[in-house]
Amino acid sequence: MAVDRDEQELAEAFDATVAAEGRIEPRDWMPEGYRKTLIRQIAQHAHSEIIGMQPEGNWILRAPSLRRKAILLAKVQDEAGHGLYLYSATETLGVDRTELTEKLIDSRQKYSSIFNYPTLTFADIGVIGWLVDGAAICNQVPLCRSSYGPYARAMVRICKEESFHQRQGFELLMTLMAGTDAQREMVQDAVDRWWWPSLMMFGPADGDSPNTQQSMAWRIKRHTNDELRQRYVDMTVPQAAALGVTLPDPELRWNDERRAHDFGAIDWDEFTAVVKGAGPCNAQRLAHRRAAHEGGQWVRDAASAYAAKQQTRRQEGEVAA
Ligand code: FAQ
Repeated sequence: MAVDRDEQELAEAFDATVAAEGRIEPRDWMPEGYRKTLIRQIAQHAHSEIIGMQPEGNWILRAPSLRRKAILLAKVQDEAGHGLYLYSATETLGVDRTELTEKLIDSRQKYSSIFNYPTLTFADIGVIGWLVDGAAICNQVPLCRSSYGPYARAMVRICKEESFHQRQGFELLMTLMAGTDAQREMVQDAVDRWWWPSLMMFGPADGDSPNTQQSMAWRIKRHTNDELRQRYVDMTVPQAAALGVTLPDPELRWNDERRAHDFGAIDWDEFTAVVKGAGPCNAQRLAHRRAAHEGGQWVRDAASAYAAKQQTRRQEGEVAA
């Protein structure tokens, strides 16, 4: 009986903190569903950052100048850092990073659909910065106000870096658009291939999103998938005009009544297929991640052996003293 009352008081305190826009911290009591939802979302987010290194990493050796190579290398390294902050945030919820990595490489946890598309030309690198980082910013800036402290704080730094990434992508595309006809065609081709997948990054339509309602009530998510997708479209249309590219949607137009852009129907069959593993690069991405994990085993073994040796030495030192 006493336990039930305590639990109820804790639940009330949790609800009151969330309602007052306070932060839930790792040692605070939280409903089991809240913990599970956070682990699912943050792990998926961390996996996306790590798998997301592959499409761009593909171009590091082929970037056309030392300057472009240095920029791309720094960006891909930033994505690794984002993955690490996010895995650290999940560890505050009582899960182990190794376990999450195993779930990713066994396909028991998801990562963003967007990283299952190939990067065919160097223009794709600019378009990923502009559109994919652009969508990531739209989706992630509100997560800086997420109710879970470690996630919200990790997002502040991640968003600053993503904004920088988006600008570098736009700058790369402006350079290509000021080049030859062939370069402009390369940019348009990349925009044509990445536009629809970037809209899918926001997740299923609100009516088909099983997690949104509860995640909004817990203030993990601050907006619905469709709200953020609309915000992204409205933000991107003027940028496309400034760049001089066409977004590949004949139904895209300003709706004066809604004060927002209307846009065409998303191919949800494609989205479902990609999420289930049948996208153009799913098998390749996971095989690469698995090989990197297995190839890194000796580093983890060496680090553990070193830590064990240090501990033995410390203990021996304590005994001698
Ligand atoms: N791909 O009920 P909802 C980046 C899953 S990072 C694959 O709406 P929720 C940086 C969803 O997990 C990009 N799966 O789910 C970068 C759920 O699965 P489950 C990643 C998707 O969580 C840039 C099911 O469908 N960003 O780009 C996708 O409320 C450049 C039902 O969906 C984040 O992870 C998808 N697109 O809303 C790196 C941001 N969408 O487990 C390198 C944080 C949905 O129930 C280069 N996450 N699913 O079977 C979020 O904001 C949310 O988790 C959503 C999904 C909005 C992604």
